[in-house]
Amino acid sequence: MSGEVAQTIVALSSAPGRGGVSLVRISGLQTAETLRALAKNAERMIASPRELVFSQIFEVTNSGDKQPLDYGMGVFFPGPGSFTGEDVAEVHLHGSPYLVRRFLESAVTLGVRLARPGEFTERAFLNGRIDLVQAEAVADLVHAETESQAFVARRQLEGQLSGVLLEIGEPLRDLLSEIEAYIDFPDEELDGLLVEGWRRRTIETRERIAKLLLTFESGRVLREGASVVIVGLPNAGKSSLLNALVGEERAIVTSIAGTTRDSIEEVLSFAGIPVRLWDTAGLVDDSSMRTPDEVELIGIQQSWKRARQADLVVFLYDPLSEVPDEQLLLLEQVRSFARRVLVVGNKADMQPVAVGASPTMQQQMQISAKTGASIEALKAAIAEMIVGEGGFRQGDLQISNLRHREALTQAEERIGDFLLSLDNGLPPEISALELRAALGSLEEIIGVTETEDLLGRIFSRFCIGK
Ligand SMILES: Nc1nc2c(ncn2[C@@H]2O[C@H](COP(=O)(O)OP(=O)(O)OP(=O)(O)O)[C@@H](O)[C@H]2O)c(=O)[nH]1
Ligand SMILES: [Mg+2]
Repeated sequence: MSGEVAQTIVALSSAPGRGGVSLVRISGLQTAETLRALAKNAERMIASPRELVFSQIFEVTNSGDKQPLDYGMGVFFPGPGSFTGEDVAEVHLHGSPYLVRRFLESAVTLGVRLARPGEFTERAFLNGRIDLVQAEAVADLVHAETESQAFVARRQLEGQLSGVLLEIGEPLRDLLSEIEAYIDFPDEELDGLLVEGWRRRTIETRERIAKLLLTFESGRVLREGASVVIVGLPNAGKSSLLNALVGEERAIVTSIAGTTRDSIEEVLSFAGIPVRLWDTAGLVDDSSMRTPDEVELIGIQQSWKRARQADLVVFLYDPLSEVPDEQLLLLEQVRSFARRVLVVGNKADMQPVAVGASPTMQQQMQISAKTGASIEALKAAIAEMIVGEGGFRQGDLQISNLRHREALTQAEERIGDFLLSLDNGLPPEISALELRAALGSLEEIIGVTETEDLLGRIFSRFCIGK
C-alpha cells in the first residue's frame, strides 16, 4: 500500500452549505482513533458497528485542547466490510458550514488528510470492493437527473454490465490458454478443424461486442440528453410550442414575425428520456418577402447551426403560412442534413382552410401550441424518435460511457486482427498477441488492468466526499 493510500482521509459527504444535517466521512487506519478524539460516545459506536449513536462532538484546537462543538450522531463501519474496504466513520453534524469547517480542521490537526474528489470510491476500487465500471456508476448515479439515467446507472452499479463483460471475455481467455499450449509445443502441426473452432468461437464473441456497441447511441442519449431543435418559418408558433412543452411562459410569443432571436434552451424529460429542447429564430431563405435585420440574421445562422447538431429536428409546419412554397423548400433543406426530422403541423385549432395545405405536405402529426391539443402525444412521439428503431427499452443492458465504447471498439478491432492472423496462417504466438490485446481491452473496462492515468481521469469526475 502506498503512503498516500495508507493515510486516513476526511471530507464533507453531504452537499455543502446550510441544511438540516451535514455528513462528514472518515476512512482509513486512523478512523477509530479520530472518532475517539472527536466524539464523546466513540467507544459505543466502535463496539456496535453500523449503528447510529447519539454523541457530543468535540473540536480540537491547534494547541491540542478539546472543546465542545456540537451534538450529533456517529456510526462506525469496520473494514474490510465497509464501502471503502477500510475502517469508515460517518458523523452527522447540524447542517452548518461553520461546524463542518471546525470538524474538518480538527481532524486535520489530528493528522487526517482532506480527501480528493472521488477518493472514497477510488479506495473502494483499489481495495477490490467494486470494479471500475461500478465506480463510474456511482458518479453517474450522483449526476442522474432523470429516471432513465438513474436506471442505467443503478444497473451498472449492481454489476450487470461488469458481469456481461466478464462473460464476453471468458471464451477469449479459454482460447488464449489453448493457443498458448501450442506455443509451448512448437513442433505440433495446427489442425485445420481446431483452427476452425477457434475462428467460430471468436466470431461469436465479436458479435456480442458489436451488439453491445450498438446500444451506445441510445445509452449516450440517456446520459447526456438528446438535443431536440424546433425550427420553422417565423410565426409558425415555435416559441408557443416550447412554452407548451415546458408548461410555462418561457419564451416571448408575439404575432410579429422574427420575435425570437437568440436560441433558447430548456432541459426536460419526455418518457424518462432527458431532452435539451431548443427554440430558434424562424428560418427565412433568400426569396423571403421580408428582410430580417442584422440581429435576426445572426439568430437565423444560429438556428441552422443548432439544427445541424440536433439529434432530432422538429419542423413546425404552419398551415396558415402565406409562403407555403418557401416553407416546403425549407423543409427539404432541413431534411437534406438532419439525422431525424419530425414534421408537426401547428395551429390545428384554426381548422386550416386550404391555405398552405398542399397535398405535398408531409405532416406526421397535428397539434395546437396555443390550446395544448396533442402536446402529450407529441412528447411521446419525440421520445420514440430519439431512442429510435429497436433502440432503448427499459430493461436492456446499455453501454453509455465513451471510455467503455472506445475499449470495446479496440477489442473488436483486435479480434478482427486475430481472425486475419488465422486466415493468413501466421504462427500461433502472433495470433495469441492479438487475442491477448483484445482481452486486455475488455479487462481495462472493468479495471482488471488499469493505469494511474486512467484512474485519474475517472475519479476526477467525482465530487469531494464521494
Ligand atoms: N391559433 C393559433 N395560433 C398560434 C398557435 N401557435 C402559435 N400561434 C400564434 O402565432 C403567433 C406566433 O407565435 P410564436 O410562438 O411567437 O411563433 P414563432 O415561431 O416563435 O415566431 P418567431 O419567433 O418570430 O420565429 C402568435 O400570435 C401566437 O399566438 C396555435 O396553435 N394556434
Ligand atoms: Mg419565437
